[in-house]
Amino acid sequence: MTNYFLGIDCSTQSMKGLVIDELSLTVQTKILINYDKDLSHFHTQNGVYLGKEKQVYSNPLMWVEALDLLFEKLQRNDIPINNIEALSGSAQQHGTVYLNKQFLNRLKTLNSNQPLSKQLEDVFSRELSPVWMDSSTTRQCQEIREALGGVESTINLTGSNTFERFSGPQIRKFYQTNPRKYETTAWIHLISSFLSTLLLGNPSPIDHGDGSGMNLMNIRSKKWDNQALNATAPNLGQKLPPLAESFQIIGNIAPYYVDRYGFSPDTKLLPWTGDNPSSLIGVGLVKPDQVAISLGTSDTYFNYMRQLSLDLNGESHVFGTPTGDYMALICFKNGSLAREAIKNSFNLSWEEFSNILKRTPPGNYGRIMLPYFYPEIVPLILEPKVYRFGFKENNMEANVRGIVEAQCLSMRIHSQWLKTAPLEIIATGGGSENREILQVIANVFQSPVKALKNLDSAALGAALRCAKSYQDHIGKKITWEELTQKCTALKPYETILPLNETTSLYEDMEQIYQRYEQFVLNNGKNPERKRQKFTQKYF
Ligand code: XUL
Repeated sequence: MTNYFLGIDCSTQSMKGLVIDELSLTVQTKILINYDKDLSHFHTQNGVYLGKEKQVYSNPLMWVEALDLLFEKLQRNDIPINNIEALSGSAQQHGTVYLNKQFLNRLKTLNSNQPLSKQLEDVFSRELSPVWMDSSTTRQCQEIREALGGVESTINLTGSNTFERFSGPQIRKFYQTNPRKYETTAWIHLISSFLSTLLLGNPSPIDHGDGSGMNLMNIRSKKWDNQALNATAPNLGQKLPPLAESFQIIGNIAPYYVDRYGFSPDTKLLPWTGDNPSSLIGVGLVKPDQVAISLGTSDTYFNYMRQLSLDLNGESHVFGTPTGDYMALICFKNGSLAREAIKNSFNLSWEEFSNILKRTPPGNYGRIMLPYFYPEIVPLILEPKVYRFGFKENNMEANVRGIVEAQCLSMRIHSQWLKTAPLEIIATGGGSENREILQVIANVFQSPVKALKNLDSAALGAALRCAKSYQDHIGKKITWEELTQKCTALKPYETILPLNETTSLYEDMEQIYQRYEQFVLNNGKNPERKRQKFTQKYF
């Protein structure tokens, strides 16, 4: 009899499930629910609603429905659901779900003949959940940061400066704007721990990976920090679930799923984590010297760290990892949606987009773009605007190369605090299917880029976490390195080498790009003369 592990990822635009088998850790099946298409009655655009004043929300009931739908689709698959030994998941980070005091009772009395969403309609004390794309909490960020003693002490305490999308500032804003509803809130969960709670039928802990994206957890002790809780909202400690390592088994799946979908009542559950900590495992990044770049709705640059090291400039974050260690993460909001905006404005297919990258030269004839289609996280840009230097908005080729080079140069600049240049870069996320984008990454970083076949790294990471904890649990101990080496989905299918002749070009271009960033952030002079010199030198 073959045993299986199921990993689910609740991302911004979709929910995915991946099943791997115990023996070879090969992906056996994949299920995808696209919110805009499959749950169109929620009327989301790219999975979210854009509110007033930089607010971005989703409906938590949509995730609840997606979970039922995912299991329904799984039932129609060949995988025997009752041979799934363990299940875990991940979710887009930072988003919060607010529940009233009926929530737990309702979970304990679920009727397996009715969908979850019908039975959970009235358990929310806040109808919509703010998600990571929300950047409406600048005031609350300032207030919390001040109460914690400034930027450096906030970073030293929580691993990150306060950020608009982080859960603490979001919770504070809810408390300030809706004190009555805040008071009726019995539980505040992250999206990850909310979904984990639904499966467990009891409050699930928040894991250290996702817990560190809240500005509420002490990054060293990995406990809720009283000073941060008090700086955020009253009685917050009583509304949050406990924190836990994400590799511990927290119990068995609740009867609802056994009766409705045929799960074994012994199916083990692990806490869910954030999509980025989960992806760390799902790209096999379990030792230092490598980094990963995920090209998704947001682009992220992350690495694994054995020891805590903090970015006192305050642009990056340090999160806990599913291995019990740390990871650094830099998140760029203008990822795939910004690339898509350029692609769509010229009515291009992705193939045509790639062909343009192929036929245009590294350095883009000295043409530079700063692509803030949306408010940007790194560098912090609250008013979106696209800047073009040396070319016009209607120049298709300059725009296509311009956006990709801008994104890569920005990653190179803002990852410098990590001090060591990567020996190799693992690429993941939907955008990494585009080989020409990977070639630009290789050239800009002067590092080989490894392309993986499986692009659902967060869901795969969740399935692999199940494999590790389950095998440890039954006494077949396996290390993270053994596990990731064994997994076929983690064998790169192609390594893209950098073109050595672009080394000095991108060193020079990085300097100019950095000056342009300073210029648009109002901290520097217009580097136009330098850009012209660069153009003369290379073209
Ligand atoms: C990370 C972040 C995003 C979300 C969405 O800090 O905000 O990467 O997790 O995927």
